[in-house]
Amino acid sequence: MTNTLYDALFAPHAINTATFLVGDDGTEVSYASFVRRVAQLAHVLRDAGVQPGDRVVVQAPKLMDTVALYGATVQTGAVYLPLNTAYTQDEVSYFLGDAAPALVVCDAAAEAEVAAICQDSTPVLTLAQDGSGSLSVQADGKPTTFETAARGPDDLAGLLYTSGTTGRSKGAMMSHKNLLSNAQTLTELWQITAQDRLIHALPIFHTHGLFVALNTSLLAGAEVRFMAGFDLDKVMAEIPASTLLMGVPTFYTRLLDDARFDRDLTRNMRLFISGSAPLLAETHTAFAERTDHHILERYGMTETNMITSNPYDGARIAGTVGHALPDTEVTITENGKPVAAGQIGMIEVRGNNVFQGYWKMPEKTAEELRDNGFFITGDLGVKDADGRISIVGRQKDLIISGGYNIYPKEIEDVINDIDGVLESAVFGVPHADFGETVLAAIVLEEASLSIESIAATVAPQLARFKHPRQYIIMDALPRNTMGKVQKNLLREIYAP
Ligand code: MLC
Ligand code: AMP
Repeated sequence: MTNTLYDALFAPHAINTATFLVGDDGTEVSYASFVRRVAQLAHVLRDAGVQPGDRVVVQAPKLMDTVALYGATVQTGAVYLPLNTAYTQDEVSYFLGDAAPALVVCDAAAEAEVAAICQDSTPVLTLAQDGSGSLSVQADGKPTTFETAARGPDDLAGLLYTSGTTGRSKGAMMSHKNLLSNAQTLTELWQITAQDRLIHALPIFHTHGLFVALNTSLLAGAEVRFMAGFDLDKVMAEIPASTLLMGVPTFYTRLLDDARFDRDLTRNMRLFISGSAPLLAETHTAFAERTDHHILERYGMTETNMITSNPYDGARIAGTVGHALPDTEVTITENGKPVAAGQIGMIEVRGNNVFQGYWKMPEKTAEELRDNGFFITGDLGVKDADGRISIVGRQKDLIISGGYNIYPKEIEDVINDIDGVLESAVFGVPHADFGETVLAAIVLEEASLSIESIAATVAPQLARFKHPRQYIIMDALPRNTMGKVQKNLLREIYAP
């Protein structure tokens, strides 16, 4: 039986005694014992009724068992659907309704809430912050081998929800081939090997921390210093014994803000990689001046995995995201037609990395994925004569805060639904730590409605990182002659 992703990422490690994960408490898990744990969890999934093609929803803490659960989902032939741990019950409810999973694994602390959403129709297992919970209890006694389900390159391995400019989140269907091809390309390009030690401080419910960081490590057999989150002191402490860091720009600005971060501390590091949000050229330059390391900036998206990368050997140019990855085509278009080098246009991408479409949304898929295979990213860019790409803006109305994508429309919908609100405009302004932060301009129908009560209504509906950090009451929203709200003007007026 072949299983494209399992055979490449997990099976080869069955007798690999090298260390895979090292936790915050110093616990080390070898590759071989990890593969055995994957098998035990695969038995739990199968016993819960999970069949090939079924979705397994995971909203759980960042633990070694959570990584093994990803492997187990692949081994049973099911589809891994990770959810941000910050999502509220309202948000989770939508994902469960849309994806109709065969199993939900949640934090033990959220069991009652999740069970209420599932209403007995979907089994729920738990994984607590300390590693306890029904998932691990059931796994502990299970056999350490599992007959891997057959899955081919075009079968689905992941379903990752990404918010949309039209409000509702869309599930991006990722095939075995999509994930494996990109991991192979990146591992080769960034020269990741079994000699590497990666500092892993990203969440594992998004493409960056899950697929970019973990799939490349699994493919190369690298050691992963697996951290619960980005803790500046802990990251600093690990740098001398590590070779690789993958992060969002906030990681790098926080490191630079600390005087202990210098050339000497980073002398053993091989590569610092940044992505998920724009890295300011000044951050790249300050980093190089302080450490002699040129951060390698790459560009990607949930729907496409990674698209471009600055070179490993060769100039990494601040403010650019490098060249299209090998086997990936990037074209810049205007009205669907390629433009000349140096002209700004829509970034479109085609290749084995590009997803299979949006789950149960054929119309949305047709709007963004052309018949010829090109995916319309919504990012505006320019390609120079050497094929080097720079992102110059976004056509989609999107705020990226600390690497998390926040779609204004989703927040505006919640605010506009409040009795006494006439309309709202949610926009991003620059923020020293998160790159951008969220503000909301509101026009009231009822003057007595307070900002506190608006914020209190928004809070239970949206994850904390999406909450506007400031509400501004206006008499009217600024509009152009076409009647369109001028968010650029709002951004200018309210920039810090
Ligand atoms: C946390 N908070 C945020 C936030 N992260 N607010 C806005 N934006 C964020 N990104 C809020 C919390 O709700 C909390 O609010 C307060 O900040 C402190 O929380 P924290 O957990 O202590 O924050 P911290 O650990 O410092 O986290 C910041 C961060 C984290 C930048 C390290 O957000 C992070 O790891 N971001 C990475 C996101 C990521 O992986 N993106 C990849 C997407 S994939 P309060 O008020 O309650 O205290 C993708 C494709 C690609 O984009 O190309 O990679
Ligand atoms: P997501 O939908 O969460 O996968 O986020 C993808 C979006 O993040 C892209 O469409 C870009 O707008 C943005 N992004 C990712 N990497 C970069 C980068 N290096 N520079 C600028 N924007 C980026």
